[in-house]
Amino acid sequence: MISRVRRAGLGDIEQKLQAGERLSFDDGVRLFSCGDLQAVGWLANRDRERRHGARTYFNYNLRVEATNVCTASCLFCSFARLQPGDDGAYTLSLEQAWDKLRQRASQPLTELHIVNGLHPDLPFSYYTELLAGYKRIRPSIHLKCFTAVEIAFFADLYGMSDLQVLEALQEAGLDSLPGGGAEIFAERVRRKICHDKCGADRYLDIHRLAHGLGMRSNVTMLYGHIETLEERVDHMLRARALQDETGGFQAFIPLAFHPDNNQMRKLPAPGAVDTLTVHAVARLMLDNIPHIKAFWIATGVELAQASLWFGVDDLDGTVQEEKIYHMAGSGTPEALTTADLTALIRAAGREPYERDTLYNIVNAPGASAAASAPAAAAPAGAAG
Ligand code: V47
Repeated sequence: MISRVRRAGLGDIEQKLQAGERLSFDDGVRLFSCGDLQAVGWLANRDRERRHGARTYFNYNLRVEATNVCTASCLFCSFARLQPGDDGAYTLSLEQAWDKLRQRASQPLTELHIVNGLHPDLPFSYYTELLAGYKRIRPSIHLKCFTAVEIAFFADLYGMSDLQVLEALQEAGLDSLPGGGAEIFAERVRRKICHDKCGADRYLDIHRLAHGLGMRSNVTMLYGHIETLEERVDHMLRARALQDETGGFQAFIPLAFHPDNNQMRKLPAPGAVDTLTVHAVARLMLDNIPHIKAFWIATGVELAQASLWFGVDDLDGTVQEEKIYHMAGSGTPEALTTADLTALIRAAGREPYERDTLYNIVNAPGASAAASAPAAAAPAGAAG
């Protein structure tokens, strides 16, 4: 494989990686444009196996989207309804939202992931009570809730600082932030596809503040629409720079654009090669972010499996209810069981590890001796 990597023009990048040197902006652009998926994938897989061996993480989680009423008009969004009375608009009462957890009393869920529209009329107490109620129902549940975009919206709507919002939500039970809302950090793209929500600097600053409060978070990248390869690399490097400061990001999550039922529906969805390349390049560029996650609802289940050989070590979780992608054309199921996730990871030749949100192992269903620890993994290069 090394000779193929050299033929692809990536020999110097391979050497940098071998020497533990950080890749540059130009390296990132070259990885994206080299045209040899196998070569890029092999490099990413080598890195992935050095970090995690064959381990592949997933969690037992539940997604709740409490409202789709949203004042923002992102062109890629199929989920939002602009006004409370619009066709298809909904806002769960607190009891309805809590019922989603109560109804699953017998499930050993470890995480609730909540993402909402930017609702203009709800009081701040809706969100604090939502969190506090979930903690009352199940004190051990990890609450990964509200994107940085939602935090910025709350601050502006309720006349608070971003820090005050985070502190109040943390007091009510917030444990970490999900990575949504990042889209593409480049101003050129944001102006076109999501001009009326918080900008990249504020998104990153809110994650910085959350990390400062001891919370962990994720960072996403919406790819496969109008962004250039350079803008993808720029996005990754901005996430990497913040991670150098705080160390608070756990996972980078590329999100494949889904074109159904939104204002960018004329664009094609990104293909398999692009999806595998994005995940692989992310693994190589983000030397300081421990996990690269393929969100199986966004990639599709089969491609998520394949991505486990292209830098990915995490598949998110059981999810159970999902609207953002299904309204935008995702053909996956809305839920997978832990048995499904275990089986599909094994079928891909990897070892499943159920984790909690903070990557503590909850259950290692059948880790083999060879795969149980990164140090015992196949030596670098074995995948080639
Ligand atoms: O911010 C919206 C994206 C995100 C579309 O942190 C779309 O663990 C594709 O952030 N096509 C929400 N993407 C989901 C998200 C997420 C998912 C899984 C795990 C985590 C985590 C976070 O979904 C939004 C936006 O970037 N999105 N519409 C669409 N049509």
